[in-house]
Amino acid sequence: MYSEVKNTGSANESSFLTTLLFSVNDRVGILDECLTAIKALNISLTRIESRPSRTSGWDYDFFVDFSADEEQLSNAIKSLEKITKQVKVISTGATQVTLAMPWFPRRKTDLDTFADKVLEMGEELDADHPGALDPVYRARRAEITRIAKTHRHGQPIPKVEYTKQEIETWGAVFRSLKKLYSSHACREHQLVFPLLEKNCGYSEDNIPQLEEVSNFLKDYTGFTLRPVMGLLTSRDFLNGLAFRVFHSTQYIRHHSKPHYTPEPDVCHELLGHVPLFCDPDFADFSQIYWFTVEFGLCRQGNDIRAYGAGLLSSFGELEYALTDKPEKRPFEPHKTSEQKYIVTQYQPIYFVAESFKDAQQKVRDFSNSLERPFSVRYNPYTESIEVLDTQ
Ligand code: NLE
Ligand code: FE
Repeated sequence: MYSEVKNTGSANESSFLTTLLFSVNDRVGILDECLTAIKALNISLTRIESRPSRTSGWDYDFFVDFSADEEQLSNAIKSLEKITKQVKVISTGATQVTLAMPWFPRRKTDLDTFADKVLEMGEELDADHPGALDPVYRARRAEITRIAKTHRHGQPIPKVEYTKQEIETWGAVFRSLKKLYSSHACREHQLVFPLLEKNCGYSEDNIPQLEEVSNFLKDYTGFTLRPVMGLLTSRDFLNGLAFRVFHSTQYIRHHSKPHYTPEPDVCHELLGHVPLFCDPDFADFSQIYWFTVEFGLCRQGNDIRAYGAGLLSSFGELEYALTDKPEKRPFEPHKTSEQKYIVTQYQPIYFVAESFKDAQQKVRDFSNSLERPFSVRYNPYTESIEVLDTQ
């Protein structure tokens, strides 16, 4: 498989990146003839891919990418037309300069580069964080985040030996939330919670280990967890989700404020996110992240219930969210995606989905309406993302 588009061979200032499709009747040596014709024009290919023709029986379609100037391109089309059934320009016109599309990971190992690119409150706690002025807490966080810093794809996630105080904080959060879940959490969360208790060591006197939970999730919906030092940029975080990799913190909130913390911690990941990633419909949609995955509400029968992890891990905000105090609006991706939000307090506005299926369809329609100059495809065999042609 190919990877980055390179500046190669005959490419020069007047070169354009072009993707051609040509279809051939299958016979011995036909591909070789096509490639020879291209080679004769001093064109260097950066990708070649084949697929059985969608339109007729034993034919094959080939996709090729290369950089060429106008003359080379028109000669290539002429030469190929002589020996193939059809030639189609899928895209052309991107110069080497505009080729600089924003980087995104193509394979799972690329996620290794995110390890120490965290936003505020990674190692350095923000001033208004409840643990900011506690040197013991800060040192402990640094010790735990070292695991994330050195973790590489494919390695097991090292176990953290949590202290007595940490387990007590977890216990306080766990107990209070468990009481609220039956009346406040959506049914998908309630359904899977006992399974996590049974299989992954969820209990009030044990903080489950990411490795164990990750293996469980992998069997369930193909999601895996990967340790992270703190908040990633939305871009990196969502890029991880494209591989069904969920970045999870391993440290715990400050013991002085168990009911709410402004940032993710192990309670948030394990009690808020993990149960929902067990639901296949939910696992399939994770865009428009803030007002769904983090703070989403959904209608269930005559009730409104919480499915956002930021609610399911905060016993303060979970209670508040279902009262009349905050505003509730219907989930509409076009509007929801433009809504500004604050990250350090209870949310003033929540968006209510009709169901996961409905929200999933709305998000799908919304992403189809976004323009992207190329299409991508996930290759499950190599666990990598392939860039295809222009849409
Ligand atoms: N406020 C949440 C909690 O206390 O668990 C964490 C939110 C992280 C986005
Ligand atoms: Fe979160």
